[in-house]
Amino acid sequence: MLNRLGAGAAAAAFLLAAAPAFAQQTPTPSGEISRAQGEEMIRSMFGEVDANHDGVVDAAEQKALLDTARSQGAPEVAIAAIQRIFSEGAGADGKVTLATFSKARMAAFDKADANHDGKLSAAEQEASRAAAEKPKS
Ligand SMILES: [Ca+2]
Ligand SMILES: [Ca+2]
Repeated sequence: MLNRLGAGAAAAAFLLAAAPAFAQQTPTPSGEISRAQGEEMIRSMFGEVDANHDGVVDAAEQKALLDTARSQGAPEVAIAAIQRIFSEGAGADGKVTLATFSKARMAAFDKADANHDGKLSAAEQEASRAAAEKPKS
């Protein structure tokens, strides 16, 4: 099982990568996130959520993360974002591995990188967040 601190950190990191500007604090003073930083965040977040370290984030581990996020008062839009990034991060066999998850998240990173300079500026993070919060209907 995730311990409280680990789960909390993972939830925070998840929100950061799900829609970067959900997080109040950003890793660099300028608010930019480089591709390398993004990959590192994804890797460390995956490791935290994969509580039994079998290389797959299964349904129980996803639920544990969602429960933690809810108990910390995460808004429904953030919960929905977490659920969405897991469904996007699943491979053809339905399993969420670091490889499939990382691929999906970096695709989202590149999509959010509007000017293709390999970094997400604060403005690009904000635009990505706004898009994520828009209902898809
Ligand atoms: Ca696991
Ligand atoms: Ca950019």
